[in-house]
Amino acid sequence: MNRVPILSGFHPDPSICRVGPDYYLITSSFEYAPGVPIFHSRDLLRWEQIGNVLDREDQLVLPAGWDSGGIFAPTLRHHGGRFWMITTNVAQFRRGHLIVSAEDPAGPWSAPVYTTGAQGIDPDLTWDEDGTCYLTWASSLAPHPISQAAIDPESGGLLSEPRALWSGSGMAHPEGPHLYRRNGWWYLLLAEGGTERGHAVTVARSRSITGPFEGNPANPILTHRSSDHPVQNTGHADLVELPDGRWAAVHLGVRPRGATPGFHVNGRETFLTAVRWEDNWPVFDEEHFDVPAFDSGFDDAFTAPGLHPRWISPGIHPARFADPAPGGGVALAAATAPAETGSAESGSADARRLLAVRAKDAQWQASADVEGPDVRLVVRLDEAHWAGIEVSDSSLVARLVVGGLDHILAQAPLAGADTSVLCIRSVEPATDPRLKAGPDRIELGHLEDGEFRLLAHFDGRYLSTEVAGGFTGRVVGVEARTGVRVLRRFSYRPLSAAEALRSDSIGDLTASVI
Ligand code: 6LW
Repeated sequence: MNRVPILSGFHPDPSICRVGPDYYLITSSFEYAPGVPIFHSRDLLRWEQIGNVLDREDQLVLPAGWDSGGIFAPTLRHHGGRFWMITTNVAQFRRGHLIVSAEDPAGPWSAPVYTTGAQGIDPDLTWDEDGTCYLTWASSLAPHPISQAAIDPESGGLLSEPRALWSGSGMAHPEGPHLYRRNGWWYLLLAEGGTERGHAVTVARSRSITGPFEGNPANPILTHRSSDHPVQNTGHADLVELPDGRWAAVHLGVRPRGATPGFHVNGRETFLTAVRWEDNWPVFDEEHFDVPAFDSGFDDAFTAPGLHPRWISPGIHPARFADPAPGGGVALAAATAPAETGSAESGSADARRLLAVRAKDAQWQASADVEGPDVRLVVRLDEAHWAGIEVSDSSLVARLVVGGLDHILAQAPLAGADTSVLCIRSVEPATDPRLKAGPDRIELGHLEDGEFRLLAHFDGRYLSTEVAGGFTGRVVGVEARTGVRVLRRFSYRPLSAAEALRSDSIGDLTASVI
């Protein structure tokens, strides 16, 4: 059943390729560095992150404070004994699409080259039978067709004039093109309908890679629009042929919860479906795979030589401010120009240095053993939508930033220990029907002898994409507010239904907070 993601948490625009028995998968990463997480699997169901494609500053330039800027939909392919990754860094939009290659998908990946004269997003690379490489992308030039040109992927130089390939089946935003060769046909797969509730996958085919392409009369071949399926916004797919000749697809989807219009908080996630072929058209079989739920919990004491590839930071590479700490843990340097309001308007360069991981579960708990003061555990949707629990002098402070509102939810004295265990929980939402259920409730507090002590809570809808907009999902992590602060240990784990009960029954603070 296609209800469980293969990659939960914000992992949109998946692209997949196979080399022998090994599958590799990448996703968009937007304003976070390192960029383009890359995963490996042998069975399409269980994926392990083996690195990040863009893990160096010479590969990934990010402006601070640009929510959902940076890395848009990438494509991963294997050709001529090398892996190729192409994407658009919208912070460098005019420079062209960015291409890197590697012999080992775990890295190192090359320095980037940039395409010239192919303005737009969602680039795809494919090679025809003669070995000519084609760049296909969603043009940003009116009338916005899917465009194509021959390209030298080593230099990024176009070898032919861009030409319109197809304009989609007629829905909004034809984008995310990928090309495949099968049984004497070339297939052009698109995302259409926009990446919200109308999202869909469509397909066209041609005898020639350069077209003309004819749309499938059965389009869209995947969509959950106007359905009550728990996974919505399904679209932006990439196909892969299995070693035995069967096919599968990865695509994005979201899991909205709560009252209408439904709030999704963990971003667009990656799902898996089978694909079969009828009359030489692909048919998505969403019931084929039974994807098991995986335990996304981990406990990091930062004892390994480098950071695990799961760690990301908005607008800045973690290597700029996170170093191994003497005696264990990681030393986090504060931003040089802290943003006091934290609102979008304050997005000054170097305003935030947050070492974070993606939240992956409907209900979860994250805790951080930190040496204070002036250190904060944060759950962040974007720079204008976040909440934190921080040690400030001798008190604990719970803070919520939503749009232009920057609100101290609660403050309490903290007994003098040097180390505090800050804790944020996502738990079941308020059930009072007058409050129109949110997706969850966020609780801010700390752990005392392992027991959660609640300081403040709020309705989780305020950290959802339906409120904040954008392309990403929640992350949770730690930042120093002044000087250098040590994060000794960080734990994240999903909560079972029994554990995710609200930790008090004083009603929801929503009304008094917002
Ligand atoms: C991406 C586009 C899309 O470039 O969303 O869902 C955009 N599809 O193809 C950002 O992820």
